[in-house]
Amino acid sequence: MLDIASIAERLDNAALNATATPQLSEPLSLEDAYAVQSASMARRYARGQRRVGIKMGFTSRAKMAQMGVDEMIWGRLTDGMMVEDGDSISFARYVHPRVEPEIAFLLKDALPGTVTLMGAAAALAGVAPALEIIDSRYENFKFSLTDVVADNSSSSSFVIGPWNDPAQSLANLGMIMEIDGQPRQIGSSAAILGNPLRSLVAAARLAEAAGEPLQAGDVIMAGGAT
Ligand code: 0L1
Ligand code: MG
Repeated sequence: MLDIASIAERLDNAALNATATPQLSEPLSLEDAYAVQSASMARRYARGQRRVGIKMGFTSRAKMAQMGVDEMIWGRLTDGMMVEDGDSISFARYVHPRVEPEIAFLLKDALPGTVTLMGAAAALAGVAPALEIIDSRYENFKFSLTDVVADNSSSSSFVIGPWNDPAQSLANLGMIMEIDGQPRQIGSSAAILGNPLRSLVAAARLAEAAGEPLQAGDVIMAGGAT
């Protein structure tokens, strides 16, 4: 029988100790993988961390096609994963981190599972440039779809830039990620499903289906834009 708790403990320990773990050998369904994610995050909550929102992954058609899936994946964000804008981080905290330029949404209202693009836009308190630090806990950053879902969709840390008024068109915002002043990645918010609000609509649907509907004050990382 599948031991969800022990797989969750293995992944939680790998994240806690920043030590890579082999890919899962157990045959997980997608539902099992989300159960492992939930159990693994419950261990963080038991250590005092608080859920502050969710992250969306595989939000571009190209990435979905690459992974052979037709659905986005998601993971939970906690206050312990938040890094203040301008702060420093230690590589010792991560296994093999990578960074993705993203867009973050802040909700002023709860979002039910079925919501239109207009409804999602009306629930926003702010929109901000953001960075997601993904850090697969699997050796060599190699995983299957169910492996990565079990591993909180590789989410590790996130940084939110200044909040902006969401009453603007978000469908084609230019995005440049610089390292030491040098542009390294250039893209558009249109890479996120043509409009990052679509990712928010999907986040509302998936969060409600998991029994954890989006709440006022939640942060949603909309997915990679480059
Ligand atoms: O878009 C994402 O945040 C993808 C996360 C999972 C896949 C990966 O680790 O590359
Ligand atoms: Mg991401």
